[in-house]
Amino acid sequence: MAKYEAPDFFDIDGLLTEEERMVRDAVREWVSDRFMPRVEEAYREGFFPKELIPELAEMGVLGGNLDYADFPRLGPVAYGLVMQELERGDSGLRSFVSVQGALVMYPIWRYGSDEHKATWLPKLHSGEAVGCFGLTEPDHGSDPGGMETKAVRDADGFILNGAKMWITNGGMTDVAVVWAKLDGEIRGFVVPTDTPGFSAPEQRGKHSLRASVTSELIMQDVRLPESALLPGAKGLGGPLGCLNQARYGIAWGVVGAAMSVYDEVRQYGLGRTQFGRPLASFQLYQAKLVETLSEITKAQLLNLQLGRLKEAGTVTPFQVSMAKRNACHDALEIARRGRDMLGANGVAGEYQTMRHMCNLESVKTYEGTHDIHTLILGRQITGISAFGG
Ligand code: TGC
Ligand code: FAD
Repeated sequence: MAKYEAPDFFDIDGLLTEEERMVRDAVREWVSDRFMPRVEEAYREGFFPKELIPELAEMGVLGGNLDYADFPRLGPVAYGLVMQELERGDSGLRSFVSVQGALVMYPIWRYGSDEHKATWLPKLHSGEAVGCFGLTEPDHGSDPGGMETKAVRDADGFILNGAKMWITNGGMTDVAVVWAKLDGEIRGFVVPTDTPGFSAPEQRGKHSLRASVTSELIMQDVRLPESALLPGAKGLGGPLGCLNQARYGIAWGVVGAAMSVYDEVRQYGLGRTQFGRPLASFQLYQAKLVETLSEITKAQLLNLQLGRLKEAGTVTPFQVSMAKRNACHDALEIARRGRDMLGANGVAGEYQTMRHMCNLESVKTYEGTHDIHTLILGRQITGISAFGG
Protein backbone atom coordinates (compact mmCIF):
# COMPACT_ATOMS: atom_id res chain seq x y z
CA MET A 1 0.00 0.00 0.00
CA ALA A 2 1.42 3.44 -0.96
CA LYS A 3 2.18 5.83 1.91
CA TYR A 4 -0.85 8.02 2.74
CA GLU A 5 -0.50 11.68 1.74
CA ALA A 6 -3.26 13.73 3.35
CA PRO A 7 -4.66 16.52 1.17
CA ASP A 8 -4.45 20.03 2.71
CA PHE A 9 -4.86 22.42 -0.21
CA PHE A 10 -5.73 25.50 1.88
CA ASP A 11 -3.02 25.03 4.51
CA ILE A 12 -5.48 24.16 7.24
CA ASP A 13 -2.47 22.89 9.12
CA GLY A 14 -1.49 26.52 9.58
CA LEU A 15 -4.81 27.21 11.35
CA LEU A 16 -4.30 24.47 13.93
CA THR A 17 -2.53 24.72 17.26
CA GLU A 18 0.59 22.68 17.84
CA GLU A 19 -1.33 20.44 20.23
CA GLU A 20 -4.07 19.82 17.65
CA ARG A 21 -1.46 18.87 15.06
CA MET A 22 0.28 16.55 17.49
CA VAL A 23 -2.92 14.72 18.39
CA ARG A 24 -3.85 14.38 14.72
CA ASP A 25 -0.42 13.15 13.70
CA ALA A 26 -0.30 10.56 16.47
CA VAL A 27 -3.67 9.10 15.44
CA ARG A 28 -2.77 9.27 11.74
CA GLU A 29 0.39 7.29 12.36
CA TRP A 30 -1.39 4.75 14.54
CA VAL A 31 -4.05 4.20 11.86
CA SER A 32 -1.34 3.63 9.21
CA ASP A 33 0.79 1.33 11.35
CA ARG A 34 -1.70 -0.59 13.44
CA PHE A 35 -5.13 -0.42 11.81
CA MET A 36 -4.53 -0.48 8.06
CA PRO A 37 -2.81 -3.89 8.10
CA ARG A 38 -5.94 -5.37 9.74
CA VAL A 39 -8.82 -3.58 8.09
CA GLU A 40 -9.30 -5.65 4.97
CA GLU A 41 -9.60 -8.92 6.88
CA ALA A 42 -11.93 -7.35 9.47
CA TYR A 43 -14.14 -5.96 6.72
CA ARG A 44 -14.18 -9.15 4.69
CA GLU A 45 -14.85 -11.41 7.68
CA GLY A 46 -17.23 -8.95 9.34
CA PHE A 47 -15.70 -8.27 12.76
CA PHE A 48 -14.38 -5.34 14.76
CA PRO A 49 -10.69 -5.82 15.70
CA LYS A 50 -11.25 -5.74 19.47
CA GLU A 51 -7.60 -6.38 20.23
CA LEU A 52 -6.95 -2.75 19.27
CA ILE A 53 -9.23 -1.30 21.97
CA PRO A 54 -6.42 -0.99 24.58
CA GLU A 55 -4.32 0.89 22.02
CA LEU A 56 -7.17 3.29 21.28
CA ALA A 57 -7.54 3.81 25.04
CA GLU A 58 -3.80 4.39 25.38
CA MET A 59 -4.09 7.27 22.87
CA GLY A 60 -6.75 8.83 25.12
CA VAL A 61 -9.40 8.98 22.40
CA LEU A 62 -12.21 7.15 24.25
CA GLY A 63 -14.28 10.00 25.69
CA GLY A 64 -11.01 11.96 25.74
CA ASN A 65 -12.85 15.27 25.24
CA LEU A 66 -14.83 14.99 28.50
CA ASP A 67 -13.94 17.13 31.47
CA TYR A 68 -13.56 14.33 34.00
CA ALA A 69 -10.83 13.05 36.34
CA ASP A 70 -7.50 12.72 34.53
CA PHE A 71 -8.97 12.49 31.01
CA PRO A 72 -6.89 14.38 28.40
CA ARG A 73 -9.69 16.95 27.74
CA LEU A 74 -9.19 17.14 24.00
CA GLY A 75 -10.60 20.37 22.58
CA PRO A 76 -13.35 20.18 19.93
CA VAL A 77 -10.96 20.63 17.00
CA ALA A 78 -8.48 18.05 18.30
CA TYR A 79 -11.41 15.68 18.90
CA GLY A 80 -12.70 16.32 15.36
CA LEU A 81 -9.28 15.65 13.89
CA VAL A 82 -9.16 12.35 15.79
CA MET A 83 -12.46 11.37 14.17
CA GLN A 84 -11.16 12.41 10.75
CA GLU A 85 -8.05 10.28 11.11
CA LEU A 86 -9.90 7.25 12.45
CA GLU A 87 -12.41 7.33 9.61
CA ARG A 88 -9.57 7.67 7.10
CA GLY A 89 -8.97 4.08 8.23
CA ASP A 90 -12.58 2.91 8.27
CA SER A 91 -15.99 4.24 9.30
CA GLY A 92 -16.34 1.20 11.58
CA LEU A 93 -13.32 2.30 13.58
CA ARG A 94 -14.66 5.85 13.97
CA SER A 95 -18.10 4.44 14.81
CA PHE A 96 -16.66 2.37 17.64
CA VAL A 97 -14.98 5.42 19.15
CA SER A 98 -17.96 7.74 18.48
CA VAL A 99 -20.41 5.45 20.18
CA GLN A 100 -18.17 4.79 23.17
CA GLY A 101 -17.40 8.49 23.70
CA ALA A 102 -20.30 10.55 22.36
CA LEU A 103 -23.19 8.16 22.91
CA VAL A 104 -22.27 6.22 26.05
CA MET A 105 -19.75 8.22 28.07
CA TYR A 106 -21.31 11.58 27.18
CA PRO A 107 -24.85 10.77 28.46
CA ILE A 108 -23.38 9.24 31.61
CA TRP A 109 -21.20 12.34 32.08
CA ARG A 110 -23.96 14.83 31.25
CA TYR A 111 -27.08 13.19 32.65
CA GLY A 112 -25.76 10.55 35.09
CA SER A 113 -25.45 10.43 38.87
CA ASP A 114 -22.05 10.57 40.60
CA GLU A 115 -22.37 6.82 41.06
CA HIS A 116 -22.90 6.25 37.30
CA LYS A 117 -19.87 8.36 36.53
CA ALA A 118 -17.60 6.71 39.07
CA THR A 119 -18.72 3.21 38.05
CA TRP A 120 -18.49 3.58 34.30
CA LEU A 121 -16.44 6.53 33.04
CA PRO A 122 -12.97 5.31 34.09
CA LYS A 123 -13.63 1.80 32.72
CA LEU A 124 -15.01 3.10 29.43
CA HIS A 125 -12.09 5.50 29.05
CA SER A 126 -9.54 2.75 29.65
CA GLY A 127 -11.32 0.37 27.27
CA GLU A 128 -11.90 -2.13 30.09
CA ALA A 129 -15.62 -1.72 29.37
CA VAL A 130 -17.43 -1.14 26.06
CA GLY A 131 -20.83 0.52 25.69
CA CYS A 132 -23.69 0.97 23.22
CA PHE A 133 -26.57 3.41 22.71
CA GLY A 134 -30.06 2.05 22.09
CA LEU A 135 -32.46 4.54 20.55
CA THR A 136 -33.60 3.13 17.19
CA GLU A 137 -36.32 0.47 17.20
CA PRO A 138 -37.56 -1.86 14.46
CA ASP A 139 -40.54 0.45 13.83
CA HIS A 140 -39.04 3.81 14.89
CA GLY A 141 -35.88 5.13 13.26
CA SER A 142 -36.25 8.71 12.08
CA ASP A 143 -39.06 9.24 14.60
CA PRO A 144 -37.56 8.04 17.88
CA GLY A 145 -40.31 9.93 19.74
CA GLY A 146 -42.66 7.07 18.77
CA MET A 147 -40.57 4.46 20.62
CA GLU A 148 -42.37 1.53 22.19
CA THR A 149 -39.72 0.34 24.65
CA LYS A 150 -41.21 0.87 28.06
CA ALA A 151 -40.11 0.99 31.69
CA VAL A 152 -42.61 0.50 34.49
CA ARG A 153 -41.97 1.04 38.17
CA ASP A 154 -42.01 -1.85 40.62
CA ALA A 155 -41.17 -2.03 44.31
CA ASP A 156 -37.38 -2.31 43.72
CA GLY A 157 -36.96 -0.02 40.72
CA PHE A 158 -38.05 -0.63 37.12
CA ILE A 159 -38.96 -3.40 34.69
CA LEU A 160 -37.83 -2.76 31.12
CA ASN A 161 -39.40 -4.34 28.03
CA GLY A 162 -38.84 -3.67 24.34
CA ALA A 163 -36.48 -4.06 21.39
CA LYS A 164 -33.85 -1.88 19.75
CA MET A 165 -32.31 -2.44 16.35
CA TRP A 166 -29.18 -1.46 14.39
CA ILE A 167 -27.17 -0.87 17.54
CA THR A 168 -23.43 -0.29 17.00
CA ASN A 169 -21.19 -2.29 19.36
CA GLY A 170 -24.37 -3.97 20.73
CA GLY A 171 -23.10 -7.56 20.93
CA MET A 172 -19.73 -6.70 22.45
CA THR A 173 -20.76 -4.43 25.30
CA ASP A 174 -20.71 -4.35 29.08
CA VAL A 175 -23.19 -1.51 29.38
CA ALA A 176 -26.05 -0.17 27.27
CA VAL A 177 -27.59 3.29 27.49
CA VAL A 178 -31.20 2.45 26.66
CA TRP A 179 -33.92 5.02 25.96
CA ALA A 180 -37.44 4.01 27.01
CA LYS A 181 -40.76 5.58 27.96
CA LEU A 182 -41.51 5.82 31.66
CA ASP A 183 -45.01 7.11 32.40
CA GLY A 184 -45.13 8.28 28.76
CA GLU A 185 -41.89 10.31 28.99
CA ILE A 186 -38.58 9.35 27.32
CA ARG A 187 -35.90 8.54 29.93
CA GLY A 188 -32.45 6.99 29.79
CA PHE A 189 -31.37 3.85 31.64
CA VAL A 190 -27.87 2.54 32.31
CA VAL A 191 -28.18 -1.20 31.79
CA PRO A 192 -25.33 -3.61 32.55
CA THR A 193 -25.60 -6.15 29.73
CA ASP A 194 -25.33 -9.15 32.06
CA THR A 195 -28.70 -8.22 33.61
CA PRO A 196 -31.11 -11.18 33.23
CA GLY A 197 -33.59 -10.66 30.37
CA PHE A 198 -31.17 -8.57 28.29
CA SER A 199 -29.70 -10.02 25.08
CA ALA A 200 -27.99 -8.56 21.99
CA PRO A 201 -28.09 -10.88 18.96
CA GLU A 202 -25.78 -9.70 16.21
CA GLN A 203 -27.25 -8.51 12.90
CA ARG A 204 -25.12 -10.33 10.32
CA GLY A 205 -25.02 -9.91 6.57
CA LYS A 206 -24.50 -6.16 6.24
CA HIS A 207 -22.98 -4.91 2.98
CA SER A 208 -21.74 -1.79 4.76
CA LEU A 209 -19.80 -1.03 7.93
CA ARG A 210 -18.68 -4.64 8.05
CA ALA A 211 -15.74 -3.96 10.38
CA SER A 212 -18.25 -2.92 13.05
CA VAL A 213 -20.56 -4.97 15.24
CA THR A 214 -24.27 -4.15 14.81
CA SER A 215 -26.90 -5.82 16.98
CA GLU A 216 -30.46 -5.89 18.15
CA LEU A 217 -31.10 -5.29 21.83
CA ILE A 218 -33.86 -7.40 23.30
CA MET A 219 -35.21 -6.59 26.74
CA GLN A 220 -37.63 -9.02 28.32
CA ASP A 221 -38.61 -8.16 31.87
CA VAL A 222 -35.21 -6.67 32.61
CA ARG A 223 -35.26 -5.68 36.30
CA LEU A 224 -33.29 -2.57 37.10
CA PRO A 225 -32.64 -0.80 40.39
CA GLU A 226 -33.84 2.77 40.93
CA SER A 227 -30.21 3.87 40.45
CA ALA A 228 -30.27 2.76 36.76
CA LEU A 229 -32.24 5.86 35.76
CA LEU A 230 -30.24 8.79 34.30
CA PRO A 231 -31.55 11.60 36.50
CA GLY A 232 -30.62 14.48 34.18
CA ALA A 233 -32.41 13.44 30.96
CA LYS A 234 -36.15 13.94 30.42
CA GLY A 235 -37.82 13.86 27.01
CA LEU A 236 -36.46 13.45 23.49
CA GLY A 237 -33.96 16.24 24.14
CA GLY A 238 -31.97 13.70 26.24
CA PRO A 239 -30.93 11.37 23.41
CA LEU A 240 -30.85 14.22 20.89
CA GLY A 241 -28.36 16.06 23.08
CA CYS A 242 -26.04 13.05 22.68
CA LEU A 243 -26.64 12.96 18.93
CA ASN A 244 -25.38 16.54 18.66
CA GLN A 245 -22.02 15.27 19.93
CA ALA A 246 -21.91 12.21 17.69
CA ARG A 247 -23.08 14.08 14.58
CA TYR A 248 -20.27 16.57 15.18
CA GLY A 249 -17.75 13.70 15.09
CA ILE A 250 -19.32 12.26 11.93
CA ALA A 251 -19.01 15.61 10.10
CA TRP A 252 -15.25 15.43 10.68
CA GLY A 253 -14.97 11.67 10.26
CA VAL A 254 -16.39 11.30 6.78
CA VAL A 255 -13.99 13.96 5.49
CA GLY A 256 -11.22 11.56 6.56
CA ALA A 257 -12.79 8.82 4.41
CA ALA A 258 -13.00 11.26 1.48
CA MET A 259 -9.34 12.26 2.01
CA SER A 260 -8.36 8.60 1.82
CA VAL A 261 -10.27 8.22 -1.45
CA TYR A 262 -8.66 11.34 -2.94
CA ASP A 263 -5.18 10.15 -2.05
CA GLU A 264 -5.85 6.72 -3.53
CA VAL A 265 -7.26 7.93 -6.85
CA ARG A 266 -4.58 10.61 -7.28
CA GLN A 267 -1.77 8.11 -6.76
CA TYR A 268 -3.55 5.58 -8.97
CA GLY A 269 -4.02 8.09 -11.79
CA LEU A 270 -0.34 9.00 -11.72
CA GLY A 271 0.78 5.37 -11.72
CA ARG A 272 -1.55 3.71 -14.24
CA THR A 273 -1.04 4.15 -17.97
CA GLN A 274 -3.70 3.79 -20.68
CA PHE A 275 -3.38 4.86 -24.33
CA GLY A 276 0.34 5.33 -23.61
CA ARG A 277 -0.17 8.05 -20.97
CA PRO A 278 -0.91 8.18 -17.24
CA LEU A 279 -4.62 8.32 -16.46
CA ALA A 280 -3.91 11.54 -14.57
CA SER A 281 -2.86 13.22 -17.82
CA PHE A 282 -6.40 13.05 -19.23
CA GLN A 283 -8.61 16.10 -18.76
CA LEU A 284 -11.61 14.12 -17.53
CA TYR A 285 -9.51 12.39 -14.85
CA GLN A 286 -8.07 15.75 -13.78
CA ALA A 287 -11.52 17.33 -13.60
CA LYS A 288 -12.65 14.56 -11.25
CA LEU A 289 -9.59 15.09 -9.03
CA VAL A 290 -10.28 18.83 -8.94
CA GLU A 291 -13.94 18.29 -8.05
CA THR A 292 -12.98 15.88 -5.28
CA LEU A 293 -10.28 18.09 -3.78
CA SER A 294 -12.55 21.15 -3.91
CA GLU A 295 -15.33 19.41 -1.97
CA ILE A 296 -12.86 18.07 0.58
CA THR A 297 -11.32 21.51 1.09
CA LYS A 298 -14.73 23.14 1.60
CA ALA A 299 -15.72 20.47 4.12
CA GLN A 300 -12.40 20.79 5.98
CA LEU A 301 -12.90 24.54 6.36
CA LEU A 302 -16.52 24.12 7.42
CA ASN A 303 -15.48 21.62 10.07
CA LEU A 304 -12.76 23.83 11.40
CA GLN A 305 -15.16 26.73 11.88
CA LEU A 306 -17.73 24.34 13.39
CA GLY A 307 -15.03 23.25 15.85
CA ARG A 308 -14.10 26.82 16.72
CA LEU A 309 -17.79 27.62 17.35
CA LYS A 310 -18.01 24.58 19.61
CA GLU A 311 -14.89 25.72 21.43
CA ALA A 312 -16.52 29.13 21.96
CA GLY A 313 -19.67 27.40 23.25
CA THR A 314 -21.90 29.00 20.62
CA VAL A 315 -22.41 26.11 18.17
CA THR A 316 -26.06 25.23 17.44
CA PRO A 317 -27.54 21.80 16.63
CA PHE A 318 -28.53 23.25 13.26
CA GLN A 319 -24.94 24.04 12.35
CA VAL A 320 -24.05 20.48 13.33
CA SER A 321 -26.93 19.16 11.17
CA MET A 322 -25.72 21.14 8.17
CA ALA A 323 -22.14 19.92 8.57
CA LYS A 324 -23.19 16.26 9.02
CA ARG A 325 -25.57 16.40 6.08
CA ASN A 326 -23.18 18.14 3.73
CA ALA A 327 -20.08 16.15 4.62
CA CYS A 328 -21.83 12.76 4.34
CA HIS A 329 -23.37 13.66 1.00
CA ASP A 330 -20.10 14.93 -0.45
CA ALA A 331 -17.97 12.09 0.95
CA LEU A 332 -20.33 9.49 -0.54
CA GLU A 333 -20.30 11.22 -3.94
CA ILE A 334 -16.49 11.40 -3.78
CA ALA A 335 -16.26 7.70 -2.95
CA ARG A 336 -18.67 6.74 -5.75
CA ARG A 337 -16.69 8.83 -8.25
CA GLY A 338 -13.42 7.44 -6.88
CA ARG A 339 -14.59 3.87 -7.29
CA ASP A 340 -15.22 4.60 -10.95
CA MET A 341 -11.80 6.23 -11.38
CA LEU A 342 -10.08 3.03 -10.25
CA GLY A 343 -11.72 0.95 -13.00
CA ALA A 344 -11.90 -2.77 -12.22
CA ASN A 345 -9.36 -2.36 -9.44
CA GLY A 346 -11.97 -0.23 -7.75
CA VAL A 347 -13.91 -3.35 -6.78
CA ALA A 348 -10.83 -5.16 -5.42
CA GLY A 349 -10.36 -5.46 -1.65
CA GLU A 350 -6.77 -4.20 -1.73
CA TYR A 351 -8.05 -0.69 -2.57
CA GLN A 352 -9.77 1.43 0.09
CA THR A 353 -12.30 3.32 -1.96
CA MET A 354 -15.11 0.82 -2.39
CA ARG A 355 -14.99 -0.09 1.30
CA HIS A 356 -15.35 3.62 2.14
CA MET A 357 -18.16 3.93 -0.41
CA CYS A 358 -20.11 1.04 1.13
CA ASN A 359 -19.50 2.34 4.66
CA LEU A 360 -20.65 5.84 3.80
CA GLU A 361 -24.09 4.52 2.83
CA SER A 362 -24.57 3.70 6.53
CA VAL A 363 -23.00 6.90 7.76
CA LYS A 364 -25.28 8.96 5.53
CA THR A 365 -28.22 7.05 7.06
CA TYR A 366 -27.42 6.88 10.76
CA GLU A 367 -27.58 9.78 13.21
CA GLY A 368 -30.35 11.27 11.07
CA THR A 369 -30.62 10.55 7.36
CA HIS A 370 -29.76 13.16 4.74
CA ASP A 371 -33.46 13.97 4.30
CA ILE A 372 -34.12 14.22 8.04
CA HIS A 373 -31.34 16.80 8.33
CA THR A 374 -32.89 18.60 5.36
CA LEU A 375 -36.16 18.79 7.29
CA ILE A 376 -34.43 19.87 10.51
CA LEU A 377 -32.75 22.70 8.60
CA GLY A 378 -35.88 23.51 6.60
CA ARG A 379 -37.82 23.93 9.84
CA GLN A 380 -35.09 26.13 11.29
CA ILE A 381 -34.98 28.35 8.19
CA THR A 382 -38.73 28.74 7.69
CA GLY A 383 -40.19 28.10 11.12
CA ILE A 384 -42.50 25.53 9.50
CA SER A 385 -42.27 21.82 10.34
CA ALA A 386 -42.47 19.48 7.36
CA PHE A 387 -42.06 16.32 9.45
CA GLY A 388 -45.69 15.33 9.24
CA GLY A 389 -47.64 13.82 12.12
P1 TGC B 1 -38.74 17.79 17.96
O1 TGC B 1 -40.06 18.40 18.22
O2 TGC B 1 -37.86 18.40 16.94
O3 TGC B 1 -37.90 17.71 19.30
C1 TGC B 1 -38.38 17.03 20.47
C2 TGC B 1 -37.60 17.58 21.65
O4 TGC B 1 -36.20 17.40 21.45
C3 TGC B 1 -35.53 18.69 21.43
N1 TGC B 1 -34.51 18.63 20.36
C4 TGC B 1 -33.20 18.68 20.60
N2 TGC B 1 -32.51 18.77 21.74
C5 TGC B 1 -31.17 18.77 21.65
N3 TGC B 1 -30.52 18.65 20.47
C6 TGC B 1 -31.19 18.54 19.30
N4 TGC B 1 -30.52 18.38 18.16
C7 TGC B 1 -32.58 18.55 19.34
N5 TGC B 1 -33.56 18.43 18.38
C8 TGC B 1 -34.72 18.50 19.03
C9 TGC B 1 -36.63 19.69 21.11
O5 TGC B 1 -36.27 20.96 21.59
C10 TGC B 1 -37.79 19.08 21.84
O6 TGC B 1 -37.61 19.36 23.22
P2 TGC B 1 -38.88 19.62 24.17
O7 TGC B 1 -38.28 19.90 25.51
O8 TGC B 1 -39.62 20.77 23.57
O9 TGC B 1 -39.67 18.34 24.13
O10 TGC B 1 -38.96 16.26 17.61
P3 TGC B 1 -39.71 15.56 16.42
O11 TGC B 1 -40.61 14.54 17.00
O12 TGC B 1 -40.25 16.59 15.46
O13 TGC B 1 -38.56 14.68 15.74
C11 TGC B 1 -37.64 15.16 14.96
C12 TGC B 1 -36.27 14.56 15.29
C13 TGC B 1 -35.42 15.68 15.82
C14 TGC B 1 -36.35 13.46 16.33
C15 TGC B 1 -35.72 13.99 14.01
O14 TGC B 1 -35.45 15.11 13.26
C16 TGC B 1 -34.41 13.26 14.16
O15 TGC B 1 -33.35 13.81 14.48
N6 TGC B 1 -34.46 12.00 13.74
C17 TGC B 1 -33.24 11.22 13.56
C18 TGC B 1 -33.08 10.19 14.62
C19 TGC B 1 -31.63 9.86 14.78
O16 TGC B 1 -30.72 10.62 14.46
N7 TGC B 1 -31.36 8.69 15.31
C20 TGC B 1 -29.99 8.30 15.56
C21 TGC B 1 -29.93 7.04 16.38
S1 TGC B 1 -28.33 6.76 17.11
C22 TGC B 1 -27.35 6.34 15.83
O17 TGC B 1 -27.70 6.34 14.70
C23 TGC B 1 -25.97 5.98 16.19
S2 TGC B 1 -24.97 5.44 14.89
C24 TGC B 1 -23.49 5.71 15.61
C25 TGC B 1 -22.33 5.11 14.97
O18 TGC B 1 -22.27 3.90 14.71
O19 TGC B 1 -21.33 5.90 14.77
P1 FAD C 1 -36.66 5.35 8.33
O1 FAD C 1 -36.89 6.32 9.42
O2 FAD C 1 -37.66 4.27 8.13
O3 FAD C 1 -36.49 6.15 6.96
C1 FAD C 1 -36.50 5.52 5.67
C2 FAD C 1 -36.43 6.60 4.60
O4 FAD C 1 -37.56 7.48 4.74
C3 FAD C 1 -35.18 7.47 4.72
O5 FAD C 1 -34.75 7.84 3.44
C4 FAD C 1 -35.69 8.71 5.46
O6 FAD C 1 -34.92 9.88 5.15
C5 FAD C 1 -37.11 8.82 4.91
N1 FAD C 1 -38.00 9.54 5.84
C6 FAD C 1 -38.33 9.21 7.12
N2 FAD C 1 -39.16 10.13 7.66
C7 FAD C 1 -39.37 11.05 6.68
C8 FAD C 1 -40.12 12.26 6.62
N3 FAD C 1 -40.82 12.72 7.68
N4 FAD C 1 -40.13 12.96 5.46
C9 FAD C 1 -39.39 12.54 4.39
N5 FAD C 1 -38.65 11.41 4.38
C10 FAD C 1 -38.64 10.68 5.52
N6 FAD C 1 -29.34 3.57 16.02
C11 FAD C 1 -29.11 3.62 17.35
O7 FAD C 1 -29.99 3.97 18.14
N7 FAD C 1 -27.89 3.28 17.85
C12 FAD C 1 -26.86 2.89 17.07
O8 FAD C 1 -25.77 2.61 17.57
C13 FAD C 1 -27.09 2.79 15.66
N8 FAD C 1 -26.12 2.31 14.83
C14 FAD C 1 -26.39 2.09 13.50
C15 FAD C 1 -25.47 1.42 12.70
C16 FAD C 1 -25.75 1.15 11.37
C17 FAD C 1 -24.78 0.39 10.54
C18 FAD C 1 -26.97 1.62 10.81
C19 FAD C 1 -27.26 1.38 9.35
C20 FAD C 1 -27.90 2.26 11.59
C21 FAD C 1 -27.63 2.49 12.96
N9 FAD C 1 -28.59 3.07 13.81
C22 FAD C 1 -28.37 3.15 15.16
C23 FAD C 1 -29.93 3.37 13.30
C24 FAD C 1 -30.03 4.68 12.50
O9 FAD C 1 -29.93 5.80 13.33
C25 FAD C 1 -31.36 4.66 11.74
O10 FAD C 1 -31.24 3.67 10.75
C26 FAD C 1 -31.69 6.01 11.13
O11 FAD C 1 -32.00 6.96 12.13
C27 FAD C 1 -32.84 5.93 10.10
O12 FAD C 1 -33.92 5.22 10.60
P2 FAD C 1 -34.60 4.01 9.75
O13 FAD C 1 -33.49 3.13 9.30
O14 FAD C 1 -35.66 3.41 10.58
O15 FAD C 1 -35.21 4.70 8.48
